Amino acid sequence: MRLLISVAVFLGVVSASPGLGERAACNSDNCLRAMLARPTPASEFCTTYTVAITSVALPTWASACSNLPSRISSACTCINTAAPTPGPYARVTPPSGAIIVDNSKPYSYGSYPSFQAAVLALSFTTTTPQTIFIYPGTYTEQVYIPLLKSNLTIQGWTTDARSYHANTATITFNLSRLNATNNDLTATVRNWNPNTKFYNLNIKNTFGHVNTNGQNLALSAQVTNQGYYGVQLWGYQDTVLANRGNQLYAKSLIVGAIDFIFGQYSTAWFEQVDIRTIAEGWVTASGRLDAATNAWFVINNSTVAGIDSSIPAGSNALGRPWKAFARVVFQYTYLTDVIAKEGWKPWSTVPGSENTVNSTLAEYNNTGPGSVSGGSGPRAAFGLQLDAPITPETVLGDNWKGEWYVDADYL
Ligand SMILES: *[C@@H]1O[C@H](CO)[C@@H](O)[C@H](O)[C@H]1NC(C)=O
Ligand SMILES: *[C@@H]1O[C@H](CO)[C@@H](O)[C@H](O)[C@H]1NC(C)=O
Ligand SMILES: *[C@@H]1O[C@H](CO)[C@@H](O)[C@H](O)[C@H]1NC(C)=O
Ligand SMILES: *[C@@H]1O[C@H](CO)[C@@H](O)[C@H](O)[C@H]1NC(C)=O
Ligand SMILES: *[C@@H]1O[C@H](CO)[C@@H](O)[C@H](O)[C@H]1NC(C)=O
Ligand SMILES: *[C@@H]1O[C@H](CO)[C@@H](O)[C@H](O)[C@H]1NC(C)=O
Ligand SMILES: CC(=O)N[C@H]1CO[C@H](CO)[C@@H](O)[C@@H]1O
Repeated sequence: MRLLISVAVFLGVVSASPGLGERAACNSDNCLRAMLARPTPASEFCTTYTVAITSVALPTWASACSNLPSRISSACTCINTAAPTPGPYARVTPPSGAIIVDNSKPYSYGSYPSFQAAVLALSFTTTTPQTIFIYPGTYTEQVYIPLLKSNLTIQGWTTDARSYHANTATITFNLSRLNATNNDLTATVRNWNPNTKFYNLNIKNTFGHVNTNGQNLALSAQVTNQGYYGVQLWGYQDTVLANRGNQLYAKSLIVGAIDFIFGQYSTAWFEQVDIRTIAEGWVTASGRLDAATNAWFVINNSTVAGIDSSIPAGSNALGRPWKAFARVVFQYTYLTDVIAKEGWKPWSTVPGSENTVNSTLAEYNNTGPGSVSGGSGPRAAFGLQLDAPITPETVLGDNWKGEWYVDADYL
C-alpha cells in the first residue's frame, strides 16, 4: 500500500505534494540522505522504482536503502516533500552539494541543527565555491564566519527570493556591549569572509535598548566583496556594521533607531532598501576618519519610514557624523515625515565634537514629505544638496558590475 501511495504522490499533480510541515513524518536515515545528496538521479530512480518495482536494481549510491521497500518508499516520498514549490523565484531545495541547516524535529537528513555547525562543516581549504542552505525556522545562536579560501553563498528557504517579504529562516541572538568587549562581538552574524553572498535570511539582535553600552549588532560585515540580498536586519543601536571594503545591500530591510547603519572604512551601496526606524534616533553614523579614507555610504532608490505609525514625525535624522570626515549620500530615496526638517544632526552638541565641518552629508533628488522637494527643510547648514547622483563606479569601483558578490538581478 505504501508503495502505491508513493506512486500517487510521485505521479500526481504537483499541488498534491505534502507541505513543509509534513516533513516531520520522514525517516531520518541514510537512505534519504543518499537521495537528497543526488536530487536528479534520485528523482529518476524513485519514479522508475515505484512504477516497476520488481525489475529495478538499486543503484550503488542507494545501498544505504538496503533494498527495503518501506525505507525506499519513505525516502522517495520525502524527497518529493522537499521538492521545489513551482516558480522561478522559489528557493526551497538545497542546491547540489549545499551544506544544509535544519532544526525542525525529528526531521533531519544529513543536516546540521544550527547555522554555526554548518559553517564549521565548510571546507577551510577548498577554493571551490561553497553554499549553505537554511530551512525555515528560528535559530537562536551567534554565528561567526571565518576567512575561507572559497566564495560562500548563504541561502534561506523562501518561495520568493526577489525580496525579504517571504523569508522563513531567522537567526536571532540577544547581546550588547554590556556583555561583549567590542561591537563586532555583539553581532548575531559576524561575517569575516570576503566573497560572500547572503540571500533571504532574517538576522536579528533582540537586545533592545539601554542608554550606555547598548550597541547590539545584527550583522557585522567586516571584509570586502560581500552582497546581501533580500535579507532582514533587525536591531536597535548599530544594527549593521558595514566596516571594510566593497559591500552591496539590495532589496533588503534594515531596522533600528540609533546609528543603525555604521562603519569606518567600507564603500557600501544600499539599493532599494527599506529602512525602518523603531524610535527616535539617527539612521547612519559614518566613521570615516580622514580625507584619505575611501569610505562611502550611498543609499540609492530606497525608502526611509517609521516601522509603523507610532514613530513621531521629525524624530529621526538621516545621520550624524561619528567621525570628522563622515561621508553619506541619500539619493532617489523616498523619505517620510519621520525625517526631521534639518535632515542631519551633529555627532554631539559638545563643542569640538560636532564633526560637521569636514563631513559630506548629502542628498540628491530625494522625494516624499521628509525631503526638500516634498516641502521639508530648511536643512542643517552642513547638509548638502548635490548637483548629480553618486555613481556605483565611484563607490564600488569601475568593474563593480562584473564582481562575483554583485547580483545584478537585485538592481
Ligand atoms: C551582562 O552585563 C551586565 C552588566 O555588566 C551584568 O549585570 C550581567 O550579569 C551580564 N550578563 C551575563 C550573562 O554575563
Ligand atoms: C535580552 O537580554 C537582556 C539581558 O542582557 C534581558 O534583559 C532582555 O530581556 C533580553 N531580551 C530578550 C528579547 O530576550
Ligand atoms: C539608483 O537609482 C536610480 C534611480 O532610481 C536608478 O536609475 C539606478 O539604476 C540606481 N542605481 C543602481 C546602481 O542600481
Ligand atoms: C578639517 O580638515 C582640515 C584638513 O585636514 C583640518 O585642517 C581642519 O582642522 C579640520 N577641521 C575640523 C573642524 O575638524
Ligand atoms: C528625480 O527622481 C524622480 C523620481 O525618482 C525622477 O522621476 C526624476 O527624473 C529624477 N530627476 C532627476 C533630475 O534625476
Ligand atoms: C570568487 O570571487 C572572486 C572575487 O569576486 C571572483 O574573482 C571569483 O571568480 C569567484 N570564484 C568563483 C569560483 O566563482
Ligand atoms: C524603493 C524605491 O524607491 N524603488 C524605486 C526604484 O526606482 C524604480 C524606477 O524608478 C521605481 O519603480 C521604484 O519604486
